[in-house]
Amino acid sequence: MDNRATSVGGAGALQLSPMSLNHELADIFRTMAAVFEIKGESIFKAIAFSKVSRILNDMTFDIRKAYDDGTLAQIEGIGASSRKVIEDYLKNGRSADFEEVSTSVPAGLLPMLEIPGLGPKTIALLWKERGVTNVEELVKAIDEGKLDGLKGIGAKKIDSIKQGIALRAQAKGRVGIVEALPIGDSLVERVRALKGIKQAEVAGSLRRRKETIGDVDIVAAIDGKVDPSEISAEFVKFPEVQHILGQGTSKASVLTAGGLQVDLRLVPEENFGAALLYFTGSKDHNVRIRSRALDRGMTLSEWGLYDLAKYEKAEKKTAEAPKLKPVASKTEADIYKALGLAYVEPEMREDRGEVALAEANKLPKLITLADIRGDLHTHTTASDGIASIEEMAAAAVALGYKFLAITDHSKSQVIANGLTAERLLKHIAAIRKADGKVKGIKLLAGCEVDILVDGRLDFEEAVLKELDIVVASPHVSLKQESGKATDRLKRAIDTRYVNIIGHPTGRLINSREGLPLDLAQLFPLAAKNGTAMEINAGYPRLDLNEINARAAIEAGVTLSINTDAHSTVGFGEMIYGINVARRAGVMVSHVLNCMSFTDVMTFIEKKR
Ligand code: DGT
Ligand code: CA
Ligand code: CA
Ligand code: ZN
Repeated sequence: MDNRATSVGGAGALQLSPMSLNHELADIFRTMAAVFEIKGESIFKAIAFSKVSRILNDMTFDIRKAYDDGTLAQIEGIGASSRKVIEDYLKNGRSADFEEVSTSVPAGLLPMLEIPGLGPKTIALLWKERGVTNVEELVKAIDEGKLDGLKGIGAKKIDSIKQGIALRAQAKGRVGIVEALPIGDSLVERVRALKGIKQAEVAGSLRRRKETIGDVDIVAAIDGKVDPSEISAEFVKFPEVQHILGQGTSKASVLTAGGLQVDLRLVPEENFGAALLYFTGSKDHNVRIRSRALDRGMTLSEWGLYDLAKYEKAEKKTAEAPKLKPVASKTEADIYKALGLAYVEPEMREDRGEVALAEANKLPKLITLADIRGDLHTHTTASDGIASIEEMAAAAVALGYKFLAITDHSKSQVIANGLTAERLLKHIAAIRKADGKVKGIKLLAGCEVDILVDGRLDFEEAVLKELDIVVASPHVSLKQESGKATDRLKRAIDTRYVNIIGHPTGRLINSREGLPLDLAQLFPLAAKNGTAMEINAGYPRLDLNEINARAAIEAGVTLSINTDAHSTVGFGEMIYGINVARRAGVMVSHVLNCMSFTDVMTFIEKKR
């Protein structure tokens, strides 16, 4: 499901975090599974390795610990041949088995796996039938019409491959927030710990919590007595740093192992707020408040807010604060205040009307992670999750949640082990039984029911009415034209037992556009009949996105922010949904799973 590179970097050269080892190994297993699938042999091994990959990705502990403790053999789902790969890799930093498998096909086929929409089966076909062994040859084959007439690859498929190649090229250079945020946070922690640093914060798009990040910006305030070039020198020695781009007295730029650029800016403490404001952006927000400063006879720069007339006369040198006392510069709050504005949260600094709201003191009180009282879209081992109902419930209790909906897949989702009606009814009973046992949380028996291509649901109403809550989601046929797609969702929204539309467009960041819905038609309908729209917090979904989520609340729609967790670790993604919501201006009152359990039930009952 995720689109991380399948290539494997220099054996554990850099430890981004203890868990990155698990992810490195997960990539190795995913690659091996894909190679077996491409070769069309050892399908059972392919299935086993892809399961191991998933287990490693979702594991809550460091695999090295299990290895050191000698408990590797006890991990369910990791068989002897997988164990050998893991042991080799941990001991020697490489796996001979992996090298043997990955070199058994042309090397250029593996990067083809990174192209959205291009799976092992198609790659096998392109290779065996048309001799395509790398991305460049694929592009050429398409351009020259060499794929025309290839069985199983129609014009539509070729189009989608072309789109995938374009998306991959476009995505290069911008990384998902899930990748950038942990790196940014850990670097800031290290910077704060350096001698001579007074404060440090992440800035730029990462502080604004955009869904993808071009580069990471960090702003740090230094003690006037220390030499900033010493701090730069310490910074470029951090273990995350792979390559130094530049290193000076006020700035250092580096690349991490994953190719992510990080810019550190060092400023005097006196100017910290102004620098943080400037480097947080967005550029458009900065332009807006700078022009406001000018309107009020002041000028705003990365050094501070100054009286314009005095500023023009003052002595100025590049890379130094101008020699005059600022109106405000120490904190962002001081600067906003001096401009006659309420403090604007970083997530809202996009020049989408927030400055006018700040002037009128009408900024929304944005939702926070602590406001979430439960998760209404989660999976268990009954379909494609890896934790039991009880394990998911215990993890939710630990988060302080008051309710949890278990919503496994419906029968159309064959690959995800979707439930037949008969299995669903048994699962409902199991959820009710578990609910009777666990304390402190209410479990809802739910289902994530597929919205079929014409808007009918995967189960009849007679089955749906047995459930406490229904999430209806589109999973297939995501390339419909707008009219059809909109009618499809309209029908689902109109269905009596549907309470939440899960990941409404089906988009995947950097890899799939999703349904071209006319949301201006759908939102008023959803608002009227009491159907919530999801912000799916899982990356790369984040669907609804910030723009659509904002349009939803403006139309009076109730949102639901859910993780779609397939493991207990998956609950941790809630914060990414909160980030989207905050960028959309969402408040507690807009969100179903910020309500009390009683109010959630009232919301559901009302539609029935
Ligand atoms: P990114 O890195 O592409 O995801 O987006 P940002 O917003 O982090 O952009 P970046 O890293 O180029 O610059 C960080 C902030 O610095 C940006 O949000 C605003 C400020 N900034 C950079 N260049 C300019 C500029 O030319 N004019 C203005 N007003 N602000 C700038
Ligand atoms: Ca940036
Ligand atoms: Ca930057
Ligand atoms: Zn789901």
